[in-house]
Amino acid sequence: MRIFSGIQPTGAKHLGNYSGGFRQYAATQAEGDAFFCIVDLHSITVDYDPEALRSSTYDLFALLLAAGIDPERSTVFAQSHVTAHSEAAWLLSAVTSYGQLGRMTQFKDKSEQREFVSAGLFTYPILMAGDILLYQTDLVPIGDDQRQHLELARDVAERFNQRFGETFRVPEGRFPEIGARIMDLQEPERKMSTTGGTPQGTVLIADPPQTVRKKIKSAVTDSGRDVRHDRQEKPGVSNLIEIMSVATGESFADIEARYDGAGYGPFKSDVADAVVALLDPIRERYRELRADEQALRRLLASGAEKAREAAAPTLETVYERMGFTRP
Ligand code: ATP
Ligand code: LTN
Repeated sequence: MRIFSGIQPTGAKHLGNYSGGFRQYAATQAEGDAFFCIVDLHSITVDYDPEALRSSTYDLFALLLAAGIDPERSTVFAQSHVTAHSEAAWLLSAVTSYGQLGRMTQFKDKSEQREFVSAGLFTYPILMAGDILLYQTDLVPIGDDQRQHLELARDVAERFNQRFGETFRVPEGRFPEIGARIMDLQEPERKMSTTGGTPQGTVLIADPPQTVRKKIKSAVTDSGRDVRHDRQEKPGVSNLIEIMSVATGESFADIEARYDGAGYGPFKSDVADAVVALLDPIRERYRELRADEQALRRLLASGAEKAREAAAPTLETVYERMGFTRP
């Protein structure tokens, strides 16, 4: 089975990315032939700093390895190292609906937040569709916010197959049962996010333990004492229960039962401990791996080579089916 996912090398990665992303990547890599792509081409769709992009590409690569992705077993690479991704994005734009792109909630949200809206922000989902389809992917592990983009990728595959003949496998998404959408600790109606969240409400994987504790202890809850998972009535408390469940693997019911009547103080303090215990070893491994940039560079180069080989046959078929002459 082919597995593919992408993650942007922008901003500091947070607990939401761990829960919806990293954690799932490490778990799914055992199920098949996995490709994890650092989608640097996607990060130029909003304002960015070229120097920061370079270092955050290595940052993210080290973090993926620290979170348990094994570069021997899986292919980890940078999107810009494999030119097939840019080519696919252009070719697939012929079978992508302009109207559907305009309905993407991520585009609507992100374009509202800024004065300059790049064309790339609009066409972003075509590049993502190409990422996935080039590898004949069966399974895409992602968080809840990427559902609509995956649906578009499936539509693109089906439209291409109908118009030009069976070429692409139509991929399925895999969303974690728990923690597919971790919310901001200060504004639990919004997802935890580096671009749209609050700094105090966003737990970074790189945060030192005392910062993690402070952020979790000051998480917004309601005025009750009842530790109960109810997203409507108790968004803040529910979010903390999910975070604890992600960190420890316990069920909601077990967590609720343990804090029954105990109030929020001890509960928050234990959530903080659980998150520190989860992130500490990842942060430590990250620090070690990030220190050797030469080694990271070599590993990325060998990932790119494997990815190029895997993507080439599908790209070639696309050119042929679409009627291009080949050199
Ligand atoms: P951000 O909103 O912080 O900029 P992003 O979703 O735009 O993040 P990535 O860092 O590429 O960009 O996301 C990597 C993975 O993390 C994706 O699969 C995404 O679905 C998942 N993810 C992002 N935020 C959350 C969240 N709050 N809860 C669960 N999963 C999340
Ligand atoms: N759009 C995604 C990142 C992404 C991706 C992909 C995820 C780009 N290409 C292919 C899965 C498969 C995001 O913003 N998180």
